[in-house]
Amino acid sequence: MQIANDFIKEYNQQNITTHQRSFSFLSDQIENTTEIIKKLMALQVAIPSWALGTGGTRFGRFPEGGEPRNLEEKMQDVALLNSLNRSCDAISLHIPWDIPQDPGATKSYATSLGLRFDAMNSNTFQDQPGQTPSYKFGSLQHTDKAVRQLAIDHNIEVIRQGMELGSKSITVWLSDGSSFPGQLNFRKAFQHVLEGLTEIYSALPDDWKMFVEYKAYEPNFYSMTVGDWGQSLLYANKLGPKAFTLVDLGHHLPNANIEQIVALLLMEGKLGGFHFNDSKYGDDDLTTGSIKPYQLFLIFKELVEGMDARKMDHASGLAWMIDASHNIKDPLEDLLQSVEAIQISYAQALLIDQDALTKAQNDNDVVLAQEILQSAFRTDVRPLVAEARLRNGGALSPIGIFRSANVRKNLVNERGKNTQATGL
Ligand code: PSV
Ligand code: MN
Repeated sequence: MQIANDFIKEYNQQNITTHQRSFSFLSDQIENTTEIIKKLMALQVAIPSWALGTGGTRFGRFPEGGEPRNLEEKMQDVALLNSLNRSCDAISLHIPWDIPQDPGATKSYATSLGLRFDAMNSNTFQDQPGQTPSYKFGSLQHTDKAVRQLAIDHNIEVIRQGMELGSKSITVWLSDGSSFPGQLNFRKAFQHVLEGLTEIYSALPDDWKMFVEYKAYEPNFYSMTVGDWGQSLLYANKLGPKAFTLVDLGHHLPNANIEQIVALLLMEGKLGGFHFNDSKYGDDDLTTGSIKPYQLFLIFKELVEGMDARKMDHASGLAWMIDASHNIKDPLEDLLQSVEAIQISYAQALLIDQDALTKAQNDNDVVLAQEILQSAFRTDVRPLVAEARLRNGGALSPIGIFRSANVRKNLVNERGKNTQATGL
């Protein structure tokens, strides 16, 4: 299902007066409205193919129906989201959940929907049906060379498939680690992973990047072989200039200062990208900005300042992606909320008076530094974000249109009540 542009325009028209009033009120208060809107219009956040269906916990799953049944339908859902917010024109595939039967046709279909392929993701955290040997005790870290080779070959195959689709990067997330003390020799595990990643890295085309994603725990509960940004950065540095660290917001131990991690990775030229989500306790995979919006803003503050310091283009300099799960919400509505939360934090960060902040820092004026940050954070920038969507041809209210067009009901009619997308 797609929503007709005329429907979007008509709905926008009904709300335009209210929007214009709040937009002009806000633009009067800030100096660089045009520049901020341009930056908002350029930022695109990729949607992972595995976030289009209902998630769940090990206790149960409560799908609403109408989930995409195949890769084409996953692309259709992303295109639908993009028609509403004009800010998610890319899909990220997870192999083997999303193997294209005919890569040429898949690529042309994506182009016809206005989509491109973001990072490819490999999967060595599950055994595929009939697979031997098993990843039960890890993949690239495994004591058995045959398992390591299987994982290496899989990653190289993922790169090959991505090349056919026009993707330019691979994200490697390993569940490797140990659940009990004594199970693993940490140094040997690290070295095995390094050897494997080195082989995979050598299969990367020149214009590709490799993102090494870390995670503090789960599924392993005692140690993770790529458990934090330090370990990821070690790998990225040893691998070479095409390797970067990827920050998934849910992959830290409680209370970690993620914004500081982001600042230092950027300083080192080794921040590759993001998996956005939010969490209260662990890797909860909740809607971005739903729990800790101030943290998200502080992360964007470091991103804007750090990327500007390195003269990086905000839109293309890093890989922006959502990695969330939707247990009780409509997955598509949840994704719309996440993209908007990212845009709000980004816009607020763009409002920060960097010169005044630098002066306050140099003067050790702690109070003023806080005032500067909080006055940006407490600005309601939603009219700016809506204006950026409008200028891009999107919806003033994506969720309003999603609901008034009865998208979920139509998807259920089209695809059925009991469909399930491949993935977790
Ligand atoms: C692991 O928790 C992760 O964040 C990685 O990005 C995976 O590839 C993704 O979730 C999907 O399982
Ligand atoms: Mn992730």
